[in-house]
Amino acid sequence: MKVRVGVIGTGAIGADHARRLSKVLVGAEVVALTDVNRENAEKVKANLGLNAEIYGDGHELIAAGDVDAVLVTSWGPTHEEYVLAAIEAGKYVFCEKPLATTAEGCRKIVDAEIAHGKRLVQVGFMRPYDAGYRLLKQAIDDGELGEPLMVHCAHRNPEVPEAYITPMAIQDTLVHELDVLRWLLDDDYVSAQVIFPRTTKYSHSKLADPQIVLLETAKGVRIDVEVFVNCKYGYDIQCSVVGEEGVANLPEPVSITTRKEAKLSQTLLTDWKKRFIDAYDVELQDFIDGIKVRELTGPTSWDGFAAAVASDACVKAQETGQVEAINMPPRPPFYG
Ligand code: NAI
Ligand code: NAD
Ligand code: ISE
Repeated sequence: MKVRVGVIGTGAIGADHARRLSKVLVGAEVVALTDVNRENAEKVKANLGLNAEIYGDGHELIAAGDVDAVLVTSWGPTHEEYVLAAIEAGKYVFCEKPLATTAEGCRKIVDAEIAHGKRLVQVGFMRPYDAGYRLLKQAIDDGELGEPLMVHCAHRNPEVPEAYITPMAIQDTLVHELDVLRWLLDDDYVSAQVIFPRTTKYSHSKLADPQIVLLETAKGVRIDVEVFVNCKYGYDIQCSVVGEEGVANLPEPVSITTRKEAKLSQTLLTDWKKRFIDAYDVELQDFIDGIKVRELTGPTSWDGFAAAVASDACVKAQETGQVEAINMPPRPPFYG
């Protein structure tokens, strides 16, 4: 039996996830769609040739009797409401990052899930499913580098629209590093500071770009992340772990090397959809497989909450210019 999935929010990533569920992965079918802009849902239905019902809103979709699981891929501020509604209905829910826009909102989801008594939520943090990050983790866990001491990262997008403002560098973009580095190092953050270098002329009036985020973990690892979302040249994700006995770098995406006109070159990606395309496939297949055996194993509501606690502190650090404490409460036994 296929898992019957309803998608709330059929924009860039909602459409892409609907495509992978219906054309690439096994064990799922998309039976329901909704979008505040109904045309978006109609377009996805037509483009993918889906036999899916289009609902008036997310709550109607969640309540539908033939929807077994829900994908929340609408705008960030709408996530909390739909995830809580799915838990209330006892349905499995895959929620794109952020789980909620504040730590308080994530905590409500954690509490609702614990009260329900069984894991229903997976958060769309796909980097722990990426083959390159998995190799890095293996090297750290096997002790190949000695103890990790420092991590240098860069998260660069070619450009962002005017609606993308200063705090979104943290909430929308850095949030991926906040999740994956915590997983990579098996550690929690204790403080954050944000430094603003000279702003690029390609930025907008409400966006300070680039930014450098400095994090410290409970084990004393120091992390610097450059977030630069109008870097122009490509979509570029860098991660370099410096240990006591060596350095390990995140592999570059596969690309041919060309020798032509006295130049040696490789093409860089420009679209986030392609950079982690395999990881998106694996994370969603894992969600579907987990539903079949009634046990989700991917990123949890607690991971969503942890990223939000750190994200809130980083936004505060943007505003104060100071080093801000990150106070992470102990993990409830429910999350292992
Ligand atoms: P988008 O703007 O392309 O799509 C969002 C869609 O949701 C739009 O079609 C919009 O009309 C719809 N929508 C908004 N509110 C809604 C509501 N209340 N009910 C139904 N539909 C609603 O945005 P995009 O880029 O697809 O991002 C969606 C989410 O996915 C965001 O949370 C974003 O952070 C996350 N995302 C995650 C990525 C990742 O790498 N994991 C990459 C890109 C986005
Ligand atoms: P988008 O704007 O392309 O799509 C959002 C869609 O949601 C739009 O079609 C919009 O009409 C719809 N929508 C908004 N509110 C809605 C609501 N209440 N009910 C139904 N539909 C609603 O945005 P996007 O780039 O697809 O991003 C969507 C989410 O995915 C965001 O949370 C974003 O952070 C996340 N995202 C994650 C990744 C990733 O790498 N994991 C990448 C991109 C986006
Ligand atoms: C977007 O929402 C994503 O999640 C992408 O992975 C990230 O690179 C980008 O900066 C975000 O806006």
